[in-house]
Amino acid sequence: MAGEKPSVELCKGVNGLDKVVLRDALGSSAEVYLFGGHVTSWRTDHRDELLFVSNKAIFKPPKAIRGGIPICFPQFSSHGNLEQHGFARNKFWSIDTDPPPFPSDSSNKTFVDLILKPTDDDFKIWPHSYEFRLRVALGLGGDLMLTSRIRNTNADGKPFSFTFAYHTYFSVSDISEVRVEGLETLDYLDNLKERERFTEQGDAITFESGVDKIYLSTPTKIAIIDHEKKRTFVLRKDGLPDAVVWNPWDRKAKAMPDFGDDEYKHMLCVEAAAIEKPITLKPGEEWKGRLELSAVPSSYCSGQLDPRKVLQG
Ligand code: TA6
Repeated sequence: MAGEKPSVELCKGVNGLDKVVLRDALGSSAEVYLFGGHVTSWRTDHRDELLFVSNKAIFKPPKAIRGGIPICFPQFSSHGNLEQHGFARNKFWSIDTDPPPFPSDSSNKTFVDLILKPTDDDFKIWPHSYEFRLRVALGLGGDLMLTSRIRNTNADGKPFSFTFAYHTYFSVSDISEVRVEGLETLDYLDNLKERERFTEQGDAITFESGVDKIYLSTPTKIAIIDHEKKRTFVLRKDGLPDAVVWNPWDRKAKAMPDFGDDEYKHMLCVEAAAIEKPITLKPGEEWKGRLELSAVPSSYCSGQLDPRKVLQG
């Protein structure tokens, strides 16, 4: 509710899993589970849910939660010999009680810092020492920000490389009414065609069938326009050159046990990512990847807000 004091509350979520609830003074909120460092809710000051989480999502570790913002690290999808999308989304994170100074001013934000470090067992899977710090913050206007800082703490002088994605599931009214702007004319790898490389058409992207594309070297801003809801999601990213667009459509939806058969109509994944060129860190080096999401009322028809202006602004 507006006018309440901003708050950060550690509490129990589904199946008793620990989660942190962020609330800002104007009534916006966000929820992040320590399991997976996984944001599962982002609501407007009118309590509208902006992220999609499947009604069939399984909140039983180590199975990743279907929806919200899973974090893919140290491997995106099957781009390597680790499990699909790496292991960060299947691990328990801790609250970081002593984070190093944060690069930008957080005075007007409500936030929580989480940290993931490898256990001895993890070394068998990925023989590297690292510190993965994640700050989840709610801005005054209800914007949601995720900042990842990954440091190589190998004592053996070894560098390591990884790929990464914020696998964001946006909640949309009707996928056939959605258009994505900012990826026109870019090259992409089509995961539905053995990752063959193509060039996107010149118009905004719309959806009539399943899509699973990795857009390469995209602009730092992408707009997701939901006509029916008169809402535009503006995705801003930093340190994440690529963007993945995914919707499983009907057949794949039926094949996923933790996803409803018709739920593909109400979600779209647009993922800020670093895939084409893996990130390599020498010991002591740190990488930062930032995602900022805004939901702005838009009435595309009435021209109140022209996404192109958003993308140029
Ligand atoms: O990001 C798109 C993608 O890599 C798709 O290929 C699809 O597999 C999706 O992720 C979901 O992956 P998951 O492992 O969560 O079922």
